[in-house]
Amino acid sequence: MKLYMHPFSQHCRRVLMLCRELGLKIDRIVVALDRGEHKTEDFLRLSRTGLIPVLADGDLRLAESHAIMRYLSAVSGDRAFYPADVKARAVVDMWLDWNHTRLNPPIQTIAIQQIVMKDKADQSIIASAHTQAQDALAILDRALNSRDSIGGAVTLADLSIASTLALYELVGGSPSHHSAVSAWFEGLKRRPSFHETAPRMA
Ligand SMILES: N[C@@H](CCC(=O)N[C@@H](CS)C(=O)NCC(=O)O)C(=O)O
Repeated sequence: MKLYMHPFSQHCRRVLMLCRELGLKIDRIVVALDRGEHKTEDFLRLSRTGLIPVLADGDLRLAESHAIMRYLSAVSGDRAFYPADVKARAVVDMWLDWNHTRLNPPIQTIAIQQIVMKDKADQSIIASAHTQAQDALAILDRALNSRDSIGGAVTLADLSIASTLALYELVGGSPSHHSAVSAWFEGLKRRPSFHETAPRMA
Protein backbone atom coordinates (compact mmCIF):
# COMPACT_ATOMS: atom_id res chain seq x y z
CA MET A 1 0.00 0.00 0.00
CA LYS A 2 1.15 3.52 -0.79
CA LEU A 3 0.07 6.80 0.74
CA TYR A 4 0.51 9.98 -1.31
CA MET A 5 1.01 12.53 1.41
CA HIS A 6 2.81 15.52 2.86
CA PRO A 7 4.33 15.42 6.36
CA PHE A 8 2.73 18.73 7.40
CA SER A 9 -0.78 17.70 6.39
CA GLN A 10 -3.10 16.88 9.29
CA HIS A 11 -5.27 14.82 6.94
CA CYS A 12 -2.27 12.64 6.10
CA ARG A 13 -1.01 12.45 9.65
CA ARG A 14 -4.24 10.91 10.97
CA VAL A 15 -3.93 8.12 8.37
CA LEU A 16 -0.29 7.53 9.35
CA MET A 17 -1.31 7.49 13.03
CA LEU A 18 -3.87 4.80 12.32
CA CYS A 19 -1.32 2.74 10.34
CA ARG A 20 1.04 2.94 13.32
CA GLU A 21 -1.74 1.96 15.74
CA LEU A 22 -2.76 -1.01 13.58
CA GLY A 23 0.79 -2.06 12.70
CA LEU A 24 0.08 -1.60 8.97
CA LYS A 25 3.05 -1.04 6.69
CA ILE A 26 2.55 1.76 4.18
CA ASP A 27 4.96 3.39 1.74
CA ARG A 28 4.95 7.18 2.01
CA ILE A 29 5.16 9.14 -1.23
CA VAL A 30 5.64 12.84 -0.57
CA VAL A 31 3.66 15.09 -2.91
CA ALA A 32 5.29 18.49 -3.44
CA LEU A 33 2.30 20.75 -2.74
CA ASP A 34 4.54 23.84 -3.01
CA ARG A 35 5.32 22.91 -6.62
CA GLY A 36 1.68 22.12 -7.43
CA GLU A 37 2.39 18.42 -7.96
CA HIS A 38 -1.12 17.61 -6.72
CA LYS A 39 -2.63 19.50 -9.67
CA THR A 40 -0.65 17.67 -12.38
CA GLU A 41 -2.37 15.27 -14.77
CA ASP A 42 -0.37 12.39 -13.26
CA PHE A 43 -1.71 13.15 -9.79
CA LEU A 44 -5.25 13.87 -11.01
CA ARG A 45 -5.27 10.41 -12.56
CA LEU A 46 -4.72 9.08 -9.02
CA SER A 47 -7.46 11.26 -7.57
CA ARG A 48 -9.69 13.78 -9.30
CA THR A 49 -9.97 15.62 -5.98
CA GLY A 50 -6.45 17.03 -6.42
CA LEU A 51 -5.99 16.70 -2.66
CA ILE A 52 -3.83 14.57 -0.40
CA PRO A 53 -3.96 12.04 1.15
CA VAL A 54 -4.54 9.41 -1.52
CA LEU A 55 -4.21 5.71 -0.76
CA ALA A 56 -3.17 3.27 -3.50
CA ASP A 57 -3.90 -0.38 -2.71
CA GLY A 58 -3.85 -2.72 -5.72
CA ASP A 59 -6.21 -1.18 -8.24
CA LEU A 60 -7.92 0.98 -5.60
CA ARG A 61 -7.22 4.72 -5.47
CA LEU A 62 -8.89 6.33 -2.48
CA ALA A 63 -9.00 9.97 -1.40
CA GLU A 64 -10.53 11.54 1.75
CA SER A 65 -8.71 10.83 4.99
CA HIS A 66 -11.71 9.46 6.84
CA ALA A 67 -12.68 7.13 3.98
CA ILE A 68 -9.08 5.89 3.96
CA MET A 69 -9.15 5.32 7.73
CA ARG A 70 -12.39 3.36 7.50
CA TYR A 71 -10.97 1.28 4.64
CA LEU A 72 -7.75 0.52 6.53
CA SER A 73 -9.77 -0.47 9.59
CA ALA A 74 -11.86 -2.80 7.44
CA VAL A 75 -8.95 -4.49 5.64
CA SER A 76 -7.01 -4.94 8.88
CA GLY A 77 -10.02 -6.46 10.63
CA ASP A 78 -9.78 -3.75 13.29
CA ARG A 79 -12.77 -3.46 15.60
CA ALA A 80 -11.16 -1.25 18.23
CA PHE A 81 -10.65 2.03 16.39
CA TYR A 82 -13.82 1.65 14.29
CA PRO A 83 -16.22 -0.47 16.34
CA ALA A 84 -18.48 -3.10 14.76
CA ASP A 85 -21.39 -2.18 17.03
CA VAL A 86 -23.70 -0.03 14.91
CA LYS A 87 -24.40 2.59 17.57
CA ALA A 88 -20.79 2.89 18.72
CA ARG A 89 -19.70 3.20 15.07
CA ALA A 90 -22.31 5.89 14.40
CA VAL A 91 -20.92 7.96 17.28
CA VAL A 92 -17.39 7.65 15.84
CA ASP A 93 -18.79 8.77 12.46
CA MET A 94 -20.52 11.71 14.14
CA TRP A 95 -17.24 13.01 15.59
CA LEU A 96 -15.41 12.42 12.32
CA ASP A 97 -18.03 14.52 10.51
CA TRP A 98 -17.89 17.12 13.27
CA ASN A 99 -14.15 17.47 12.84
CA HIS A 100 -14.50 17.82 9.05
CA THR A 101 -17.27 20.39 9.27
CA ARG A 102 -16.69 22.29 12.52
CA LEU A 103 -13.19 22.08 13.99
CA ASN A 104 -10.91 21.55 11.01
CA PRO A 105 -12.19 24.35 8.69
CA PRO A 106 -11.15 27.33 10.86
CA ILE A 107 -7.82 25.68 11.70
CA GLN A 108 -7.14 25.01 8.04
CA THR A 109 -8.00 28.65 7.33
CA ILE A 110 -5.40 29.81 9.87
CA ALA A 111 -2.81 27.45 8.40
CA ILE A 112 -3.45 28.64 4.84
CA GLN A 113 -3.26 32.29 5.91
CA GLN A 114 -0.02 31.81 7.85
CA ILE A 115 1.81 29.24 5.75
CA VAL A 116 0.59 30.00 2.21
CA MET A 117 -0.36 33.71 2.32
CA LYS A 118 2.49 34.63 4.71
CA ASP A 119 3.05 38.43 4.42
CA LYS A 120 -0.28 38.83 2.64
CA ALA A 121 -2.19 37.07 5.45
CA ASP A 122 -5.41 38.79 6.49
CA GLN A 123 -5.27 39.17 10.29
CA SER A 124 -9.04 39.66 10.58
CA ILE A 125 -9.62 36.29 8.87
CA ILE A 126 -7.11 34.69 11.26
CA ALA A 127 -8.75 36.28 14.34
CA SER A 128 -12.22 35.18 13.29
CA ALA A 129 -10.97 31.63 12.56
CA HIS A 130 -9.40 31.46 16.05
CA THR A 131 -12.79 32.42 17.55
CA GLN A 132 -14.50 29.68 15.55
CA ALA A 133 -11.85 27.13 16.56
CA GLN A 134 -12.20 28.04 20.25
CA ASP A 135 -16.02 27.82 20.01
CA ALA A 136 -15.64 24.33 18.53
CA LEU A 137 -13.19 23.35 21.28
CA ALA A 138 -15.72 24.46 23.90
CA ILE A 139 -18.17 21.95 22.41
CA LEU A 140 -15.54 19.19 22.51
CA ASP A 141 -14.67 20.15 26.09
CA ARG A 142 -18.27 19.71 27.24
CA ALA A 143 -18.49 16.35 25.47
CA LEU A 144 -15.26 15.13 27.06
CA ASN A 145 -16.42 16.28 30.48
CA SER A 146 -19.67 14.35 30.13
CA ARG A 147 -17.72 11.27 28.87
CA ASP A 148 -20.84 10.08 27.06
CA SER A 149 -19.59 9.93 23.50
CA ILE A 150 -15.86 10.64 23.22
CA GLY A 151 -12.87 10.32 25.48
CA GLY A 152 -13.17 6.61 26.28
CA ALA A 153 -11.35 4.00 24.20
CA VAL A 154 -9.36 5.67 21.42
CA THR A 155 -11.12 5.53 18.04
CA LEU A 156 -10.70 6.98 14.54
CA ALA A 157 -12.40 10.12 15.86
CA ASP A 158 -9.75 10.70 18.54
CA LEU A 159 -6.93 10.23 16.00
CA SER A 160 -8.59 12.55 13.50
CA ILE A 161 -9.29 15.33 15.99
CA ALA A 162 -5.80 15.00 17.52
CA SER A 163 -4.23 15.47 14.08
CA THR A 164 -6.26 18.65 13.61
CA LEU A 165 -5.25 19.96 17.04
CA ALA A 166 -1.60 19.21 16.27
CA LEU A 167 -1.87 21.52 13.26
CA TYR A 168 -3.58 24.11 15.46
CA GLU A 169 -0.59 24.09 17.83
CA LEU A 170 1.80 24.26 14.88
CA VAL A 171 0.20 27.52 13.74
CA GLY A 172 0.20 29.04 17.24
CA GLY A 173 -3.22 27.96 18.50
CA SER A 174 -3.83 26.24 21.81
CA PRO A 175 -6.59 24.21 23.45
CA SER A 176 -5.36 25.30 26.89
CA HIS A 177 -8.55 27.23 27.76
CA HIS A 178 -10.39 23.92 27.69
CA SER A 179 -9.11 21.71 30.48
CA ALA A 180 -10.80 18.48 29.39
CA VAL A 181 -9.55 18.92 25.81
CA SER A 182 -6.04 19.67 27.05
CA ALA A 183 -5.93 16.58 29.28
CA TRP A 184 -7.36 14.34 26.54
CA PHE A 185 -4.93 15.75 23.94
CA GLU A 186 -1.94 15.28 26.27
CA GLY A 187 -2.94 11.63 26.63
CA LEU A 188 -3.01 11.19 22.85
CA LYS A 189 0.33 12.95 22.49
CA ARG A 190 1.92 10.27 24.65
CA ARG A 191 1.03 7.57 22.11
CA PRO A 192 3.87 6.49 19.79
CA SER A 193 1.50 6.97 16.84
CA PHE A 194 1.39 10.69 17.64
CA HIS A 195 5.04 11.53 18.14
CA GLU A 196 6.32 9.15 15.46
CA THR A 197 4.20 10.94 12.83
CA ALA A 198 5.21 14.46 13.85
CA PRO A 199 6.53 16.51 10.91
CA ARG A 200 10.25 17.21 11.14
CA MET A 201 10.90 20.96 11.17
CA ALA A 202 13.70 22.01 8.78
N1 LIG B 1 -11.43 16.30 3.16
C1 LIG B 1 -10.10 15.99 2.69
C2 LIG B 1 -9.26 17.23 2.78
C3 LIG B 1 -7.87 17.00 2.23
C4 LIG B 1 -7.07 18.31 2.16
O1 LIG B 1 -7.61 19.42 2.32
N2 LIG B 1 -5.75 18.17 1.89
C5 LIG B 1 -4.90 19.31 1.77
C6 LIG B 1 -3.61 19.11 2.56
S1 LIG B 1 -3.94 19.13 4.31
C7 LIG B 1 -4.51 19.51 0.32
O2 LIG B 1 -4.32 18.56 -0.41
N3 LIG B 1 -4.40 20.79 -0.09
C8 LIG B 1 -3.97 21.14 -1.39
C9 LIG B 1 -4.86 22.18 -2.03
O3 LIG B 1 -5.87 22.58 -1.41
O4 LIG B 1 -4.55 22.58 -3.14
C10 LIG B 1 -9.53 14.82 3.51
O5 LIG B 1 -10.00 14.59 4.63
O6 LIG B 1 -8.64 14.10 3.03
